[in-house]
Amino acid sequence: MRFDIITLFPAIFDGYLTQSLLDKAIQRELVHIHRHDLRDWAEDTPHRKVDDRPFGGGPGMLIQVKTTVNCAESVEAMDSRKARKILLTPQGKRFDQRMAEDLATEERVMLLCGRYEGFDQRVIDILEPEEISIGDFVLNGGEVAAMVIVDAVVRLLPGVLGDENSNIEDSFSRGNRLLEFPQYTRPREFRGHAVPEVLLNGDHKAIAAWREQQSLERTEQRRSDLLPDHNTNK
Ligand code: 6GU
Repeated sequence: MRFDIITLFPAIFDGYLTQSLLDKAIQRELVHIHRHDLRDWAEDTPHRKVDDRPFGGGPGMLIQVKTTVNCAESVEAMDSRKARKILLTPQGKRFDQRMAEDLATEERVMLLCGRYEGFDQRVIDILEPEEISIGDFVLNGGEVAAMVIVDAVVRLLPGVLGDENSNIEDSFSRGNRLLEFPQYTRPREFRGHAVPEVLLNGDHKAIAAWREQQSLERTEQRRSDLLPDHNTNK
């Protein structure tokens, strides 16, 4: 799978791409992640300006349409595969595990990271990207959101997680719509806090039942919106 990330701040991704699971997946060529500096497509002015003030007034600056469309089109042409285009914006559809699973089936995804007050609307009208948000809060730009998407998708690619870390039972995955149960490792007791007895006696049926109950209770208390009988009309 190939990601193309278009951003004014490619260095934001440096540490993230060279650590742990992402680094391993890249080394093993399970995923290819290409970053592109939008400023490289800027008009040939002294400061390679990429933004301008909004028509009609208002605070902040908008990223210009010509630079962005030129950039996206030349990045698209860097590989023969057609890219699924995603623009990161708080105005987008909320990202979730189902979308991550869907994106993990793609051969190529292009992520456009906004900054300032966003892009000129014609970027969206011309490129017709899917607009995606990672939640109801405002970030300084789409870069962190792009990392969230890459992170959630890459761990679903075949071969990225070992069997011992299988994602089948993750919260929110297709096989599981509940929050995870609590887990414990050694020591059996620390500062008066003991590991629940049921986990220590090797009764696998009892352990499974206890875990199921814990998952259900947590989900009811914290995220009742995830339960099947949740009223979605409100
Ligand atoms: Cl995708 N971008 C920005 N700037 N803020 C966000 C977001 C994206 N998702 C939630 N907040």
